[in-house]
Amino acid sequence: MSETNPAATAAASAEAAPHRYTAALAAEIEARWQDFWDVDGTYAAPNPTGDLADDAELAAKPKKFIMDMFPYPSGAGLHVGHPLGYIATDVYARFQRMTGHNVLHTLGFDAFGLPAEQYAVQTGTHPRVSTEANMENMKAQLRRLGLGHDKRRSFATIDPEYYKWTQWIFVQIFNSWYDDEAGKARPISELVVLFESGERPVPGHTRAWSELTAAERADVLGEFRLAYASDAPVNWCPGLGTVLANEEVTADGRSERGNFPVFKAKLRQWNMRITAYADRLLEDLDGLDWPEAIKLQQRNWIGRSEGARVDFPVDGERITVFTTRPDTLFGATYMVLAPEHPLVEKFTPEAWPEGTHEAWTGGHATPAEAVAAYRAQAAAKSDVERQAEAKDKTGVFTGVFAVNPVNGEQVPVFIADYVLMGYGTGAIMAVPAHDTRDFAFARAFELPIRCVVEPTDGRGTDTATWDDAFASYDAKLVNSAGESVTLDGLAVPEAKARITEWLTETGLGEGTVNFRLRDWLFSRQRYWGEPFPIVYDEDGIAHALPESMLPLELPEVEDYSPRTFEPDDADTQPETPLSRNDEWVHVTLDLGDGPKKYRRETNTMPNWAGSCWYEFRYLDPHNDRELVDPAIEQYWMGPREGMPHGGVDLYVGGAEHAVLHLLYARFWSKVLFDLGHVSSAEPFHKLYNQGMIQAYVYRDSRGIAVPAAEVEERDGAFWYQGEKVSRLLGKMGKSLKNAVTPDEIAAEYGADTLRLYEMAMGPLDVSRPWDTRAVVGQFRLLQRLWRNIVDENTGAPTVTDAEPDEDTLRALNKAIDGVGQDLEGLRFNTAIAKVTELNNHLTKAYGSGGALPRTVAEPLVLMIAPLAPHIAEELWHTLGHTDSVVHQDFPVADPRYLVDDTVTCVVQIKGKVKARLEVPPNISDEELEKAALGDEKVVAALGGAPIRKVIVRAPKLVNIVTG
Ligand code: ANZ
Repeated sequence: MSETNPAATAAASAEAAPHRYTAALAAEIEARWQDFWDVDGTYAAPNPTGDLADDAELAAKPKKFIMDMFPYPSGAGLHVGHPLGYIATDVYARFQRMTGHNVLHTLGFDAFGLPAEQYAVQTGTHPRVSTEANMENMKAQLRRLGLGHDKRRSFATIDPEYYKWTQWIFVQIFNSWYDDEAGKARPISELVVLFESGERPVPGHTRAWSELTAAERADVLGEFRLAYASDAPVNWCPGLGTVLANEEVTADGRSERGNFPVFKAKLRQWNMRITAYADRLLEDLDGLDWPEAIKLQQRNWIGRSEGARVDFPVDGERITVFTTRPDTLFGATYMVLAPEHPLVEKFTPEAWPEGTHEAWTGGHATPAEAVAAYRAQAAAKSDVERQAEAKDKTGVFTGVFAVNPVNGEQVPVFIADYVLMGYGTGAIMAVPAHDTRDFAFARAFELPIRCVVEPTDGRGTDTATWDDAFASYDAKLVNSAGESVTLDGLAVPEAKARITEWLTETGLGEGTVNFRLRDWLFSRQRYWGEPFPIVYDEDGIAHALPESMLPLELPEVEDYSPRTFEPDDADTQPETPLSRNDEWVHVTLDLGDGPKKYRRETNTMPNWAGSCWYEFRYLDPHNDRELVDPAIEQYWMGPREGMPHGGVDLYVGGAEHAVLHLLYARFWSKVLFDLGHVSSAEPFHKLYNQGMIQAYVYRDSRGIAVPAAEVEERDGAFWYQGEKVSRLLGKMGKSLKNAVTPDEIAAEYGADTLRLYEMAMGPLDVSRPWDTRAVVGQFRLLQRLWRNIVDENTGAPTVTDAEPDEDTLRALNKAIDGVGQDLEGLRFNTAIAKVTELNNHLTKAYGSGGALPRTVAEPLVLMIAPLAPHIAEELWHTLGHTDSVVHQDFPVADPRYLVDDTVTCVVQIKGKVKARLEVPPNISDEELEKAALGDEKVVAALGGAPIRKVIVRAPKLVNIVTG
């Protein structure tokens, strides 16, 4: 430690002043109050049943449910960046408690999933053992920060009492279907009733429901269930040994975790029919108080496009395309199918048609060969690679022609990888004149390019001279006259409407809405997740386990490692760790029709499952009858004024969860809402994204990061072991050797200082660089605060019963007002600045030895309490109180002292100054005139003379004309 270290200096002088606020004293105070709060249950939030039902005063309080995105118990523990959001919500929650709210604030652990499992695999310990050890470690780190959590409500997603309900919700989703007419999910049993009665035809069958086999019925219902298994192309990541959701694959087509290549493979997997909710997920965003950027990301991810489906006849089949530009139908000069499109197999002819352009064949002798070769080539690419705008367009002709329904023209059908199977219908009509990708393709393959929307940029309609497509919407149609429909002269929107009408009338197509959102791939081939509450009978039909068999516990096994493969070996197949446990997999169960043999599902749920509904469980964590008591859920999360869909009052976390967790949790809430289990259709009413704490990374001449703590700054440069090093702002973490732990800072200065520093660094939503050397500034603030109230020799309070002076009253009330508003608005940095300013004022006004009036000292302590709760609790008790500072009322400013400094107004009578008034600068003319005429000196000077005129120039001048 250097000599200038204030904590060290403080420790040295502690003997002289035994009650000085040193790191040692802070540590003692903090530990003592943390113990007290735990034993006392200071942060226990009563539920509306029980305590609250018997307590009218409490029942009258408004509620606030304040939540953090809960952490993964990572093996690395916390660095100072992690608790930024937790401290912020804690400050806010404390402020809400002090302003009359019943506050629910707690924190659990999101403990299933890949990170925990990978750590376990690396260290060779069972995931449960390492996860539990990590949680203990993080709990101790968090406890040291003095977070006011209701610990009775905390849980981890790996607790069987918790995941029992995760599994139960899965069963509800499995047992539901989306009724488009009703616009909501309903129990699948109600659909069965509709099929049985014949009220609803059974899709894909001409026989009655009662005549279908069990397997046929299961297949039909599988098309409706909101959780269903299907063989679809999925994202297979051999390097992780599991399949992944679209949301977990980066824009480069790699796994978000681990950065391994991801391939498309056809595998039987569980899915969630989130697409059924696409419209509602979009619409309900409007009622949420979320950052616009996050709403926009969700909107783009859901990706609603209005357009049309158009059928192109071909060889007795038809190709259905999705287009957002049906108005350009006359300009469709060829078609493209995704290489995986099922029709491709159906119609590759034996030979190339007469006169096939050489460039179209890819050099192959037959269409079948060309198609097979091209398909193999496309399969090895990611969707992103395939869609890249800049890349050369590749493809081959299938050897068949389709008919453009609007003009009867024969158009060649290609397969090309720029068309994706997973979007729209996996087939397009290509309009090269007005779509950039089609334009590039048409040029490469020498296909006709016909202008049907007249360019407005002066380039003319001769496409031979064009360099690119003309893609603007703001123009009129040309070359679009047909026998039964003409679009010429119409603007794009009108043309769209007209052609859509025509397609509908002729039965050749219809207007449709297409979404970018896909169903959510919900199974993983890993051990460390919730087992699916699903078993298969001897016919392979899936059955949900009844509630009495939940939780289905994850078996304790020796070998939990995932089977991983060479990361770039696309031809591999996943193997689930649970499938290696025969006794667990093969069971005899009685599901209501006598004991039978079943095989368990051996996939596990993705790590997102546990965080899809945890907000509800905080409300009623020990309920073993239902996931949450409806009255309790209604109280904490139900809809109310300004919160049309209900939800958590404030949810704080990182912006990186925009389309993953936040979308999934919204979807589960909506299903639970539809099925009547909860009253809130949205989980999180207000969302706030905190910034990141960044840190300097120092690198030597070889570019290797050196320990940041050992770098010295000299003459504007940075030095490590005598060598000059470079400095750049980056992430904080072990690998960059710049991690600072909250434990270190708390040990050196105390947790209150750490809290203040993190909150003072800048606006909460902005990223900020960590600077250990600056932490001491907040420590000094607390030392001055302490010295202003406590005698450092005796430990006794120095307060007096004197009345504060006018200046102090003004400073105090301004601080109260400003700090209160800042805390409410999550502007913690400016709140701290205001407390600092007041404290400095007091040091100046009353000397460094304190002797503050009690009426000033107490509100000062109350004001700092949300930010620095330990020192505030200690000072509150030092001031003679016996109850906790936590539940005191936040001080209320006296409006009389809120006016800014006064200005002097001169009052003249017939041009001569007769009086001076101190008035607020924003006083109105009327008020000022009244004040002037009422002033003693003015009344005396007037001596009853009649007033002819009063000229008022607020706030500085009043001129009275008499006579
Ligand atoms: C004809 C057309 C003419 C198109 C034109 C665009 C411009 P968004 O807006 O993203 O929904 N498309 C459709 N399905 C596709 C697929 N599976 N893979 C690649 N492209 C596909 O995009 C819809 C447009 O993207 C559709 O409208 C279609 O091209 C193309 F002047 O049809 B369009």
